[in-house]
Amino acid sequence: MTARTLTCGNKILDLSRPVVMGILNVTPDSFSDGGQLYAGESIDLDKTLHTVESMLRDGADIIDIGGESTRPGASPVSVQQELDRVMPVLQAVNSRFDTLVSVDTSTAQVITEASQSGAHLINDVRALQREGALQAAAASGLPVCLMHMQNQPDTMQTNPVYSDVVGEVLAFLYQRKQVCVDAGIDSEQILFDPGFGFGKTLQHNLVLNSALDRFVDTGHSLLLGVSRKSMIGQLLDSNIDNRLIGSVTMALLMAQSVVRRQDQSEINSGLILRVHDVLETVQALTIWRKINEFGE
Ligand code: 8Y7
Repeated sequence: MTARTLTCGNKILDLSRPVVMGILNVTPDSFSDGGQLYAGESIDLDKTLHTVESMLRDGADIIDIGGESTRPGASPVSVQQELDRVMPVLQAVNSRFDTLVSVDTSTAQVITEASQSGAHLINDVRALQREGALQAAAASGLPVCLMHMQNQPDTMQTNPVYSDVVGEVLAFLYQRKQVCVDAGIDSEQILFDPGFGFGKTLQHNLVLNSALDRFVDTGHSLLLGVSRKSMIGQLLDSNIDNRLIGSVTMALLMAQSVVRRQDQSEINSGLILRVHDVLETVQALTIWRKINEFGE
């Protein structure tokens, strides 16, 4: 079996077991951690680097830097604002730490400039549908995560409707994949993400979760994010400050379903878990792995 790897610019990402992507929001208004890295109007770079350092110490494999909040009702950012938020942080992280950096963006200029400044992966909740984004991503040569979202962030949770949520999400991802491949992106460098919480009710999210096998069967590596999302809050009837255990539990259970299916079908793809709580997620994955190793 060939190794499960992604070619991320000057680095290789080993996906032979699930890896953890730590969320670094450099926005003033993200839903669970907005503004934490801000000193007044501007980003506190020192504090940001300390946050990254602790995520890496806790076992994060990738740091996902985002400069646009996709929270419903968040104010739109200009291209310049997004560049001003993301680029200094990307450059500082890359010069200080030996890690992989993913950029959470839909903006062509951000994709281009970030890839020139050593970004390793493009994570686009709009699946490269914004003008110029596809070409910018193709030119970067970096892996891309295509995520499904119904409607746009400001309206997506109003009344999401599907007749077949799994089929529609998969059809969208395959269609965007084809567009990417036609633009010159290597199919093996494309990750799929069902986009939990993006234009989905709790019911939709649960249906998608129970159909993870079908996402594994696409052969694409998956990126999954449920960390602190409202689905966790709904399942637990808990507010944003009390979703840690729920988020970690769901991440672990998703990882187990994905890996079980990959092993069963000898599918050579990987899994990235996008999380706020790196230490706790890594601990959960470690316990699982060590218990399994003991049983072998
Ligand atoms: C996701 C994401 C967010 C996700 C991918 C949040 C940027 C909202 N969620 N990217 N981004 N997948 N690929 O709750 O689920 O963190 S932002």
